[in-house]
Amino acid sequence: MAGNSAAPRVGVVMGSTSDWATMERAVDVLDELGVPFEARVVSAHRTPDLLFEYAEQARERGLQAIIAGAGGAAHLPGMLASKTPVPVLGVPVASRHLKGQDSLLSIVQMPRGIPVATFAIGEAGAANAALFAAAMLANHDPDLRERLDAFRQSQSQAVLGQTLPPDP
Ligand code: RP5
Repeated sequence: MAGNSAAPRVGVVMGSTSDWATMERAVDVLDELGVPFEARVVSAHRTPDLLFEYAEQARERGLQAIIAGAGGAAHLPGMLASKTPVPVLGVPVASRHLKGQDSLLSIVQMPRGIPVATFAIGEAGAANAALFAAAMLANHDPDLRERLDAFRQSQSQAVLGQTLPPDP
């Protein structure tokens, strides 16, 4: 298990170590914003008992959001959501054969009553899930709200400072 705090507020879980290259983008954002998190592999299909245990303990352990990334038959976010009231943010990881469209549809098409907030396929989705989790936490955390505002401001400044190459 990785993380930046003994008392994580956000759980970042993924179905396999092969998802790490994508899910690392979520961790980068949480780190940058100073959000305490933990990161670990929890597989819906290969370690179903661990999935249940993780979900059942999430609220009492103080997690306020779970970012769950998986690829292919991506059941991890939905099954977590079915076992915990903690908001689950799903990240479809790009799969080798179907480029993550399978992951996206597996995550987004939840039945009514058990929501998973679903993000874009791949790294942008992972980063945005972390930003979204931070925004939720910032509703009750003025310091984090300031850091989030600063992040957005610096992002805007970076874009405003960009130039295109001169015409040939
Ligand atoms: C899913 O199967 C994982 O989330 C991963 O995206 C995919 C492939 O896993 P590996 O075979 O690379 O471990 O459960």
